[in-house]
Amino acid sequence: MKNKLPEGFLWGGAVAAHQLEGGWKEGGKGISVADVMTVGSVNKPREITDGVIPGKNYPNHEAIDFYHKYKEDIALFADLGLKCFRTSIAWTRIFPKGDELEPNDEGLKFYDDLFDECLKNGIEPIVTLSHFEMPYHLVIEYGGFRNRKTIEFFVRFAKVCFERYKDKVKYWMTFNEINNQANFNEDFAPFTNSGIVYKEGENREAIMYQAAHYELVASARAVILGKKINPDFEIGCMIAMVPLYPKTCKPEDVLMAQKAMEKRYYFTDVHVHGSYPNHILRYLNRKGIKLDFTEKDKEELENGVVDYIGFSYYMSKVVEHKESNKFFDYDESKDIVKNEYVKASDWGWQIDPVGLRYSLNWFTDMYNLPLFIVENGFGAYDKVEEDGSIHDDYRIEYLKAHIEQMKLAVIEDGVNLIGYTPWGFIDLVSAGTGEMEKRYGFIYVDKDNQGKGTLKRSKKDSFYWYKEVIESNGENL
Ligand code: P53
Repeated sequence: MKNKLPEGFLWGGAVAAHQLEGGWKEGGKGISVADVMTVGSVNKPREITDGVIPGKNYPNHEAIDFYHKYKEDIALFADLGLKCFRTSIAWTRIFPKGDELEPNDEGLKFYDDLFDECLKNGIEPIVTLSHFEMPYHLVIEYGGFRNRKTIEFFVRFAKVCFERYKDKVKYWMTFNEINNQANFNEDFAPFTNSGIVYKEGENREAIMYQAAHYELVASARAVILGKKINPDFEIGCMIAMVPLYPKTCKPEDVLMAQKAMEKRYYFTDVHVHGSYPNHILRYLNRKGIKLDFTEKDKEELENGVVDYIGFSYYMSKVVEHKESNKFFDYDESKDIVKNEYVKASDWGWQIDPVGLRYSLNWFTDMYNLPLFIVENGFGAYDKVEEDGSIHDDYRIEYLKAHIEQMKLAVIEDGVNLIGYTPWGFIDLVSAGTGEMEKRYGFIYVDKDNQGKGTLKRSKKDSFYWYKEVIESNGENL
C-alpha cells in the first residue's frame, strides 16, 4: 500500500478574479455583479445596490490591486513553492456587457500575460470560468440565468477562453459553487451564482431550479466544446461541499439529512451522470414546478459530463427533522441546528476536519471520479506584531488538521485526489461579507474593512509552514 501522497500532487492556492484583481474599470472591463455589492460584516449582509452608487464602499473595485501587482505577487507565490494557482477569468474583462459578439482584446491580453507569468515561474494555472462575476448588464437586460439566452452568452465566453488559452491551461471548472443557490431563501447566492434578484412574492424555488438548469446546460455545452478545442482538457464542475449530518440517530433525522443532501448535491449528479436523479424529478412534480427542459438540453447534458469534481470544503452542518415536515423537504434557512461536538470560527463556520475525509469518501462512493479540493481554509482576524510578524498558529492548526484527514482519505481509503489549493492564500476580499479582515492568507495584505492601508504584502508564519508542506509533499505538517 502506498503510504504517501502521489508524486505530482498539485499543491497550490486558490483565489477568484473579483476578490483580488481590482482594476474594476481598467482595460475595458465592464461592471460585474461583484461590483455592485457593498461591504458587510458577520451580522450584516452585503447590500446589492441598483448599479454603482457614489459614496458607498464597494470592496471589489480595488480589492488587493492584483491587476497591477500580479508580477510581484506571482514571484511571492513562486517563493511559496506553489505548483498550481487557481484563479478565475473575470467574464467582464472579456465580454464587458456579456452580450457582445466580439471579445475585448485587452482583457484577453491580461490573462495571456498572467498565465505566462505563472508558467514562467513553474506554476500551472487552474481556471474557473464563472466565479460570482457575471456581467451586471446581463442581470439588468436579461434577468441573469432566469433567461435561456444567457446560456449562449456564457458558452461564447467559454469558447473564447478555451481557444485563447488552450496551450496554457489544462484544468478548467465551469461554475463556481453552483449549488450555493440551493439556499434560495437568502439573497446572496441567487445573485452571485445566477444574477438573480428576487421580487416580492416570486416563487424563489421554481426560479432557482430553472436558472440552475440553464447553468447545467451551459456547463455541459462548454464541456462538449472544450473537448473539441483541446481533447487533453480536464473540465470539472465546482461544488460547495458542506456535508449535512443528522442531528441524532433517530431514523427521521437520518432520512432528513439524506433528503437534504439530495437537494444540495443533485447538481453534481447532473454534471457527472448527465441526467437528473429521480428524486428531484418527483420533487419538482409534487411542487408543481415545470422546467423549460428541451430534448436538446437532455442530449447536451448527456454528452457534456465532467472529468473531475472540484469542490470547496470549509465546514459541515447539522439538520434536524421537524414533526410538521411530512415530506422531509429541506429548507436550508430553517432546518440547520448547531453541532455540539465541534468548535466554530468567529464567523460561525464549524470546524470539522474529519468532515473533509467524510466528503472525499462520499464523493467517491457517489460518483467515482477524480477529485480536486480547490478551496479550504480558515477565515480569521490576524494581528500584526510590532516587528511586522504575524503569528497565525490557529490557521496552521486548521490546515494541518484538514491535510491530515485528506491524507487518510487518499492513503487509507484510496480516494483519487488531484490536488489541494487552499483558499485565499493571499488575503483578499471575502465573498460572503466583503470584509478584508476576514483573512485566509499566508500572505498578509495591509488593508482594512474601510479600504484603508498600503496594500503592502508580508509573510505570515503560515507562509513558511505551507512552503515546507509543499516541499515535503505533505510529509512535514
Ligand atoms: P468567504 C459560503 C459557503 C461556503 C463557501 O468564503 C462559500 C460561501 C460564500 O460565502 O464561498 C466560497 O469569503 C467561495 C469563495 C469565498 C470562500 O468560499 O465568505 O468560492 O469565493 O471567498 C470563502 O469567507
